[in-house]
Amino acid sequence: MEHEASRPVEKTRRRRCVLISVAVCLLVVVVLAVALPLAHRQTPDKLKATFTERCEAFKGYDCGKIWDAFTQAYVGRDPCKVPMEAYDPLIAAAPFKPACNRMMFWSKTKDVVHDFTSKRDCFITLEDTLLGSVLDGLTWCGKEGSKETFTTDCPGWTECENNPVRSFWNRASAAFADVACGDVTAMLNGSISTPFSSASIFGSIEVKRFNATMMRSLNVVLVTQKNPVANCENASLKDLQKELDGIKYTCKEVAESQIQECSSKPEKPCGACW
Ligand code: N1C
Repeated sequence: MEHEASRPVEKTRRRRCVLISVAVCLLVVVVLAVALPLAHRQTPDKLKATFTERCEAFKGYDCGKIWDAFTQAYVGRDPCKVPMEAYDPLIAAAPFKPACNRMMFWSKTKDVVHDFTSKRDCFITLEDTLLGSVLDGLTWCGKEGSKETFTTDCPGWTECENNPVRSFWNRASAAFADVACGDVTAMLNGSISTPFSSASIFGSIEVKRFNATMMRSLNVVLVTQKNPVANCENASLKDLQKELDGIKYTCKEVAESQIQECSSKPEKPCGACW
């Protein structure tokens, strides 16, 4: 009898328990959904902190001075009217040093290139230099009549060409290509129909700045996957070759898996990766 009476109480207790658990779960989901994107979003203060922290990893530079040269390019300006020349003082504050025979350019292969360069000390990309590294993956802009830096609602490529981020990459890429020397490597994407596009930064800026008196060769590594779309005979690569007067050209199709394998074997000499 006593047993029978305790049952509804137990049932209510169990139901309450389930309800509380569900509520706690929901709360956790909501908190995570709000907090995670916020944690990743750069605020203006965080932009400066990220910039400074990354800059300080390079010894012998005045990072405060470099930050000031950076901000003068876009602060107080219409974010659709920042030409690449606005970054000239920034480039002058942290000039690129030539790294003959070790310079690596790329187009539409960012992930595979950086997976490789982060694990192997064979090549130098723009992101391995001070200026490339401090701004990689970041967004910034200013506003007319304001002294502030903004990190959200900045115009992208679709809104206007002369935006602060695009103009920075154009200017930095030009300066990096200006010092290209010796045998130079470029990783292009064999999974798209035009691995060399004249609309890309590589095609429109870097290749045009290569200097035959400093550069011996451009060696294309065409990264292929299981079903390659393009090979070294691709028409766009013929266009690339035409732009290189006086600079020797080679092209090699290399499976992405082979590059990944080489990334994971630091004992393998760099020259043996492809
Ligand atoms: O337009 P892309 O490639 O051909 O530019 C790549 C080319 C490389 O050789 C680099 O030296 O230009 C340089 N470069 C960067 O290092 C870089 N880091 C991050 C150009 N762009 C860079 N980014 C961002 O990627 C930037 O926002 C720019 O608009 C894209 C270009 O990538 P892509 O089209 O694959």
